[in-house]
Amino acid sequence: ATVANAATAYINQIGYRPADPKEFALVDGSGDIEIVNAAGQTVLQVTPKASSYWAPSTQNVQLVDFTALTVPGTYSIKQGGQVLRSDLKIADKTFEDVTKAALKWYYYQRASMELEEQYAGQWKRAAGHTNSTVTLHNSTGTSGTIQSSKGWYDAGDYGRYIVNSGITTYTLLSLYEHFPEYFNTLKWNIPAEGTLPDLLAEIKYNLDWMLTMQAADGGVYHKLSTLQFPGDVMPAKDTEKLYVIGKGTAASFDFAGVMATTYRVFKTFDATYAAQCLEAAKKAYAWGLQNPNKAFTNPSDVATGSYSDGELSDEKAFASMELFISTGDASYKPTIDPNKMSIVPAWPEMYGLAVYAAATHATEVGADAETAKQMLLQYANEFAYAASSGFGVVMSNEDFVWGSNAVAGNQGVFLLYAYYVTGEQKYYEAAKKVIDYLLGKNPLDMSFLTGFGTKSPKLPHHRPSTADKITDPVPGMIVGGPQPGGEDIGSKSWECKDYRTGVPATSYTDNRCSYATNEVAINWNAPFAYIAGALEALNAG
Ligand code: 9MR
Repeated sequence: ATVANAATAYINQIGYRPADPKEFALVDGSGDIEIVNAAGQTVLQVTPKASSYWAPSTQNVQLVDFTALTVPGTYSIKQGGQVLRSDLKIADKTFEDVTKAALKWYYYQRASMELEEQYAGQWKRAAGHTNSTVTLHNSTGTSGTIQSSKGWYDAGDYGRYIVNSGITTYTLLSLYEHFPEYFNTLKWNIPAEGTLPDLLAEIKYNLDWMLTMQAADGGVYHKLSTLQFPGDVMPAKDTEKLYVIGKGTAASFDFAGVMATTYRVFKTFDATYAAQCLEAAKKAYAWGLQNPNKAFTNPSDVATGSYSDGELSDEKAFASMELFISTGDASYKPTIDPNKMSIVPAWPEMYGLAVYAAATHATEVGADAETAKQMLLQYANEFAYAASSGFGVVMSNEDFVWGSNAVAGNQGVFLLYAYYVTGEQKYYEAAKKVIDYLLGKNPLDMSFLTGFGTKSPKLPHHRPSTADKITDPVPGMIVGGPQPGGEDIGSKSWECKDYRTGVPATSYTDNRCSYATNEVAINWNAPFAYIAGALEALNAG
């Protein structure tokens, strides 16, 4: 009797660019792989690579390189005469649609305005959080009200948090700054903002809100939210009182870095706005220097996202570097310390952004640019090596934290910087594999982007997607991804059952209850959008 082939092939479900390196992952396979076209002809036969053990899923994985196949089309993957799957695609501009969708999602997250059907389609909704007179919580050190509106909701909740807006807005600004030509023409049907390209129009919506969060003395408030998280309601139904909460060093430096970058990016479009942002950056930075240790923690009556961080020197380095590059004023210039960068950037880890900026601004930065470049390459070489086995990604057990998909994404952005400063193909390839992982080449066999791929999240922890009564979730959202912490298990409001598998890379549930694995967040979409956009822009005509 013949034993059925038990192999599973894990692919980038969106597809592969014709000229790119191409690879899928195979578990429990045996023998050669055949790739078969729509007419039933075998167009490529490949011997899978030797298997390697991938700790995060405790699987033995074989990588299958099919770079030789370059003809656009839809293909089947066969082994031992058996079809493993039939959704393998090669297509031009493969990542253009996902780039647009991931960026369009920021429009869906807009506070204070109605989402009209002509832009939002079936996800049209009423405006939320329209009362712009907001109360200063006593944690700000003052009282009264300020005017604050616009901005993006952070995640599945409706808070707006400066720290998380910082890394998010910066990542999107840098996407424009690196690829202005590509993004000057790419459009995804959002309301016009003068003559700004869509990417800058979207970013400006959040910058306008961030500007409202600066106090007269230059310091920046930490967040704008209700005191407790709302229930599963649409934005317009979350009518609890809004407060401006906290004021601190991280918010002020993050704000300063973002506004300094904004100056460079916006000055040719709107010199007045750019100048306003640079002034705001300088004032926030000066406040940060005067108040270097004001770490934020949630006051006892507040339960919304805390984004607390006790280590503030990296936020300062980020702000200094961006101010220095934008102004040329040497008094801002930080020294790049090769011992400092421990990991890729994340909302509490901003030092890497200063390193990126130094490495890519050699003319302005001088000798530190070389130090920064060597720091990048030291890690990027390890990353490129890690990407040659297992599921083809850098991710190791300790990378599976809350928002693991953003860890993967930021590793990809890191690798792209290594590619920019060296031009070496191996870094491009390793960055490219990150997008394969996020779009399906992973042990869950899942595209983590809502609305895209053969199998994608249907029940994200995202209040509008829960409350809107529409079957499909809002599209273009990257969910947080697998991680073994289980912080949401047994949660009172959502009664989350234990979904942990005992290994990090599959501890995930596509369930609304799971804010620790299936929520969405602006800082998780940004690295994905950056990589997808960069891969298209780098290859555009
Ligand atoms: O992304 C944040 C993650 O790094 C933290 O471990 C987690 C718990 O503090 O919070 C995450 O941020 C959440 C924020 O506090 C509120 N909005 C939803 C965010 C994503 O879950």
